[in-house]
Amino acid sequence: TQPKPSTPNNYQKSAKNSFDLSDMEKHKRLEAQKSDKWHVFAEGEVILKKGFVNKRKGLFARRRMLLLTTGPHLIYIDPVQMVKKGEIPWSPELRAEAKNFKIFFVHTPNRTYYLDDPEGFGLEWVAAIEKMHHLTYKEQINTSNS
Ligand code: 4IP
Repeated sequence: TQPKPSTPNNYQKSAKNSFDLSDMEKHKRLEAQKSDKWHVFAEGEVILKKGFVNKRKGLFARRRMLLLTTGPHLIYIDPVQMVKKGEIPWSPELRAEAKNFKIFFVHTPNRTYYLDDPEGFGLEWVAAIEKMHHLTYKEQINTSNS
């Protein structure tokens, strides 16, 4: 049966692992998101943060639209071809680190992603990714510590 987000208690229960969005809130936001040109890349998830970044690999950086969605997912899209290029894989080991206001890293077990937000919202990206990490894995971390 579907959890009913009608009482504060049920709201708490259904909010797990989704950036504290209740089912109702998620539904509402998905409806509103349908007019967003990046919605088609979100695979039915709510876009929590989006923005252009330069993703450096080797000598060159590629301009990509980066989406943080519920799930969680970090999806990057080629905005010229309008195709999804890849995803930064989530795991408990994932970690975001700011170098300065523009440059930030997303560390994963097999790769560190070098990202650069030319508009200077690097710290906001790191905070959003870290918040999502906490919401997604806090129970696992609490369990393993107890
Ligand atoms: C490419 O460099 C792009 O940076 C790719 O990014 C990247 O893939 C490739 O790395 C890298 O070789 P050029 O465009 O200069 O060839 P994107 O996929 O965003 O276009 P990812 O997705 O992995 O960063 P490899 O090692 O994955 O091929």
